[in-house]
Amino acid sequence: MIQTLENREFPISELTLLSSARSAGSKVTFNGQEYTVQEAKPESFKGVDIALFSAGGSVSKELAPHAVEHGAIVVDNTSAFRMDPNVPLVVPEVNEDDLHTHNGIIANPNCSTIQMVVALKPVKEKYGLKKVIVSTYQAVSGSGAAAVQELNEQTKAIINNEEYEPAILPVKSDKKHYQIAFNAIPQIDKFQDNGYTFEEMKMINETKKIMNMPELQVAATCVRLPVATGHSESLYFEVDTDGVAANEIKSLLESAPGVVLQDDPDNQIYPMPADCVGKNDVFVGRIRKDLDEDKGFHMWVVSDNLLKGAAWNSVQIAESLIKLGIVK
Ligand code: 2RA
Repeated sequence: MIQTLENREFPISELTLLSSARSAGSKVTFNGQEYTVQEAKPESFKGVDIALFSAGGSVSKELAPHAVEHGAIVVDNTSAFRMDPNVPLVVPEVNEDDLHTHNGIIANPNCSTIQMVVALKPVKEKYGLKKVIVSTYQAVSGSGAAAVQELNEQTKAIINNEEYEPAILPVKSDKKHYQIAFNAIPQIDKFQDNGYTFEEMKMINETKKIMNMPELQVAATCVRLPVATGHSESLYFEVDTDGVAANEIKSLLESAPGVVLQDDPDNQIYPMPADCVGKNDVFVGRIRKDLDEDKGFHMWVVSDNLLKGAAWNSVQIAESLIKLGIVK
């Protein structure tokens, strides 16, 4: 987030960096100036216009109301408030206007949801949308830096025929842990009573909220792959218009905000996570019509889960708050 603020030359007159007591005192350089990170306390938010939160749901639940009390607008990157009906859940390319309804807190959606709705919004606007079935191929960094370290060390250990006991994935706090190197794990976050994981339910519920389509049919299967950064998704969607051609979807997405079309099978052009790392866009390709369902289409969607899926979407919301005159 700090890097993204710097890259975007975000207009900041005063920057305050806050953390837990454990990390307080550490030094961070921003725009060539060194800052000392301070312990986050309820009173730390006095005089703050925009507070970007990304320290876990319990921290957000505890401190975001204090930040709001002190006059800040909170952009929260955790799942704490996402489904709260009083909190807008915003992807600027999709529902920027929802920012006007904020009550102090704005939620940043789940990474895998963000890239999907950026790609689907133009389709919904032009052809209507009835149904979405998504299978994800998610990167390990979605589970945190320690999980990426586990992937790296495990990969080396397996190549060297050494023992390595998995300790983090699929979910640190769940009962069992599995090898991620050279594997695919069909569990992201814990299972719910309905057989879906929490990550899958985030994709289902958040998509309906962001697109303002409670009636949209959505199903998700979320899978973790041994990729460090960059989530990929295979989408099947059904439009609400007869006779749409795949080329019409392609030209629509070619000019859609935040979307880059990479779709040229003859020249083997399609999005891949290794190419999208460090970029803010959502990359789409492999767009083709279903062979049986006239209104059905398939599409491959890739994005940097740490940027559009997290830091960039949060900073983009902050930019929108200024652009719309909500923060002056
Ligand atoms: C993941 N979506 O990839 C999560 C991160 N928020 O695990």
